[in-house]
Amino acid sequence: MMTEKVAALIGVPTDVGAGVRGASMGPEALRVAGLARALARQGLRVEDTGNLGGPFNPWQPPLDGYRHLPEVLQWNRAVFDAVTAQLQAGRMPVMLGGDHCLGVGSVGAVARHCRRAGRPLRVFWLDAHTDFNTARLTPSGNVHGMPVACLCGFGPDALVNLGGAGPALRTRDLRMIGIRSVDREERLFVHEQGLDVYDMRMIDEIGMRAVMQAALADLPRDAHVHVSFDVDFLDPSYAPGVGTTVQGGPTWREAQLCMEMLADTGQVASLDIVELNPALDVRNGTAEAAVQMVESLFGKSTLVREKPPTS
Ligand code: B3U
Ligand code: MN
Ligand code: MN
Repeated sequence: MMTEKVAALIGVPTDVGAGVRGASMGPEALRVAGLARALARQGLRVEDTGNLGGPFNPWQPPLDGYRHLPEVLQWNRAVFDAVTAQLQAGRMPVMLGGDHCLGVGSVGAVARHCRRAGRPLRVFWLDAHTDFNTARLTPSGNVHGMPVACLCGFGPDALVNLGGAGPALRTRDLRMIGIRSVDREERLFVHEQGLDVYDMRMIDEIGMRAVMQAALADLPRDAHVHVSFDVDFLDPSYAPGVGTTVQGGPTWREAQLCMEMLADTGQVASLDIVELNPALDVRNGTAEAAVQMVESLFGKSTLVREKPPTS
């Protein structure tokens, strides 16, 4: 008998890593937009575990290159523990952010879990930004611009070693899609470290289908796929409710195709939905757009299609 897959929703109501306040209201906006119902329509059993707790946003300037580092660390410890617990219980963790600094705890927990199980990991970072800043490179000090660097070993010890000694991720386990804003010095570092970045120019030139084929080309059949979906990935015409909109993002159809091709792998096993900022949204439309994208990520399709080989 097929065991039912359980999605565990984990609310992370924080904006301590962001430069604009409001992402702390994201979890509730995603619930109101019907995230649980959308996942249930795609055959998942959904358990909403409620929201994690953590420190308030002290709204301080950066200190030694980081804003709110102690608070960021405290939130990420809670995220790491909650994600680890759900993975150990055999459930699929779905983070309702919250700003993208939570990716350190979330992807960190997934990476350690995969390593223990001897399972390969592939992380798809859907974002307008590469989030590869360090204290030295950052123009803002906001840690939501740094989670990828921290995961790859470039960041404060406490975040880099959150779940054990050494970096959680190897750059080769990462694919970045939709990128269109990289800071001047961050750009050199991205190049130096050889990140696999599929930027908007590439999407313009060869199309989303070919981009996703390339990004998925060497995906091991047994890999755990983690999707870190920064809602600013979407073009701001569909997603104005984020703190750092960048013009020229994927169209609705391109974004949906990206999600559909990830769904076709049948391997999506954990997800972050981050940076939704209801304070900047219009009638919760960005939350609803995000929910529609996530429904595609878990298999929504217009016509009956052949099932992907593993499901
Ligand atoms: N790269 C800029 C802006 C930014 C990164 N991620 C978001 N914004 N959401 C920074 O501050 O590091
Ligand atoms: Mn972003
Ligand atoms: Mn991001």
